[in-house]
Amino acid sequence: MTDRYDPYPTRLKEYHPPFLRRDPVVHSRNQRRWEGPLDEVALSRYERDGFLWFEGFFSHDRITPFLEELKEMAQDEELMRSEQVILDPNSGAIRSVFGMHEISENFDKLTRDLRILGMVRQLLGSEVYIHQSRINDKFGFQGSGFDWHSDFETWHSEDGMPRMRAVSASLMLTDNNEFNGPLMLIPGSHIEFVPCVGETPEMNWKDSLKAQRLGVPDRDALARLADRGGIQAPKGPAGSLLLFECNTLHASNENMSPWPRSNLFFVYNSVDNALEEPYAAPSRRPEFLGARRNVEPLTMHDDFPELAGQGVGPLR
Ligand code: 6CS
Ligand code: FE
Repeated sequence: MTDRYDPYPTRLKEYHPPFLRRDPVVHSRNQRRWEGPLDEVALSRYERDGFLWFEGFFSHDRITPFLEELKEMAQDEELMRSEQVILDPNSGAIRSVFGMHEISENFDKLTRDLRILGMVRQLLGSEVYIHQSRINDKFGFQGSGFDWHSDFETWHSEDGMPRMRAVSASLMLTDNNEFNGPLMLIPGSHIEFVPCVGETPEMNWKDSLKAQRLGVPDRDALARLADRGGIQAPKGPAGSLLLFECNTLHASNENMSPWPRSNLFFVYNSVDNALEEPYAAPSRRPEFLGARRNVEPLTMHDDFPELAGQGVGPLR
């Protein structure tokens, strides 16, 4: 596919300077159809920073069943042997389990929570589907970190995601504090696309999910964007929720504390931004990394329909 227009060239043979993104951040501006629960303050904060943080979004008792289910999954030898389970390159413990929303009904319902789905449709200005879901585990004293990157840079080059019209939701299943490797983000970094040098080899994901070497922005760009926007590491109790734009630069340190850090990630893509062929990779990645079949628009799920309209929205 040499003649296709590529709005975000990356994985290049030689350096190309960063440039302003070619897509809006909030895609529903002036479209009443996609009004949602976010007010103008939240929308402008998302446009400015590239993420929104909701401390204590879910109550603790809403999170516990997920952790119970994860313990059961870890006993599932067949699942643990599958290629959608990535082991930590240093300790051999579980680092990521992909395709969570297809493994578990509980996780699937969470991706359709009416408050989250309402916000995401508002941000993307369309119906949405799950591009990718995963649990990232960092056990105490050993969980490895993740180098600085833009998720969109990978999803564009290796999964063929055409435009910046996706949002990641990250639900903290354990407390995230300054010691157990919380996600770090560079506010405002989503505004620029940082092309990366280095061509994508065949089956790159076999290595990149253990330690990302390609698609890592150059240090000058990282330093300039961090000097301009700083670095933030949202911290809070299990049940807190982070929404971050697909091009917001993020990373996390290894977990040197005795406390685990488990976060669930589910990525919403606009139904108008469906995957094409990879823009900078020799072949497609597996379905559990970039959905091409299970892409029906998500329908809302309400855990407490009996309370609908009674204005007594329970602690969820
Ligand atoms: O390659 C991917 O899709 C994954 N890699 C990282 C480091 N973040 C996004 C995603 O889980
Ligand atoms: Fe990432």
